[in-house]
Amino acid sequence: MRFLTAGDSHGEYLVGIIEGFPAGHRISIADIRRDLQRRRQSYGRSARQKIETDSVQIVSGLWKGKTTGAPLAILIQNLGRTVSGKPGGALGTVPRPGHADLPGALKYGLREVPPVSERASARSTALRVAIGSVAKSLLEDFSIDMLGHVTSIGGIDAQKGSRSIKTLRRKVARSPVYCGDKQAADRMIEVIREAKKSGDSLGGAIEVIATGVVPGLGTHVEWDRKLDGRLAGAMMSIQSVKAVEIGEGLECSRKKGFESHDAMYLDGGHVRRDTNHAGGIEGSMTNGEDIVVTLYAKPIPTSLKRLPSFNMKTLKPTKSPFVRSDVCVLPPLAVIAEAVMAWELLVAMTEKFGCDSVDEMTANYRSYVKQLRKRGMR
Ligand code: EPS
Repeated sequence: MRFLTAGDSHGEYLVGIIEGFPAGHRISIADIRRDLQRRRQSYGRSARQKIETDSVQIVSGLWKGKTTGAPLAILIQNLGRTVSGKPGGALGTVPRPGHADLPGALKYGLREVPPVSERASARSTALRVAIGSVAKSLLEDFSIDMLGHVTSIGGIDAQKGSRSIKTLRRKVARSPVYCGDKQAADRMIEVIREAKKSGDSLGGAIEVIATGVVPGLGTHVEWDRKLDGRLAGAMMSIQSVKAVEIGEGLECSRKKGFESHDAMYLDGGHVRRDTNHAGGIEGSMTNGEDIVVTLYAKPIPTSLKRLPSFNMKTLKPTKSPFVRSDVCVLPPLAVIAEAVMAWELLVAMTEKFGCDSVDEMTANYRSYVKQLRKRGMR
């Protein structure tokens, strides 16, 4: 199973094609819309989000509302087609430090910034959310649930609270910055407001949790099939993400081995653990515990505080251009990372249980779960 995307930030459409999705799954456009709306509506976004509605269509690969095994083609129309009245924005020939502008122009022999920035733009994450939403809906049939939430913005950290997805989801839904800690969220809103006033942008961290995942997805046997490597690579590919942590990777790097690993014991014939430092992944495979991944994002590089740069045409020094921009993308990042997690887990599920049809997948899944139960799992 794989997907490809096309589309520019201010072009007509974002286009996605999913190939190899199992046949027989009913797709709900309403669910995809809900996720797109979560991505669009949060505190700290640019005025662009008032322009977009992210209306989504699936234009092929369905028969009577269900997948057929044929490629699924997804379209999202862009309504914001210009910035400052110019297609592709007012960027011209001055690259923004921290953006794809300079390396992209050099690599492709381009003389202007927009042909690079239009494609590098995080606008394309709308499509990744739509694709992830389709993946998430199939994972639900296998009792897998997931949630992304904000844990830090601009140096304000949320207190570690309940990791129960149900509890967190309720709290996050009430928070304009998708953070489960109300006190921290109020401070985050304040720092975003201050950053906006001073023309700056903010980074932070989000955590994604997936629950209900069977042990044995991914593998230890070859480097490019390792699930932690794939998850980290996919998460790193999201715009602005600069570090990815699985479980308590950072904290464990400072601890001793005895404190870092998750002891197992038997309770009435069932394997149990009281801790999850590993974040649900051991030996590059799922181990049956919740999967926990943290993403760290830099502040986005477009801001009113213009950084020193140069004009590619005249080779004269100047300041980086300002175009309409987000102040903080951490809340939408929580939704995007959730979608990315869904995609990677679904790929791993289809590798283990087959991807021609949902019926085949379900039969293989059930037989595996039966074996797991005999061995004290779940
Ligand atoms: C982005 C710049 C902004 C963001 C955009 C990503 O767009 P504009 O230049 O039109 O104001 O709003 O993100 C989205 C449109 C979106 O839907 O996420 C960039 O340069 O990456």
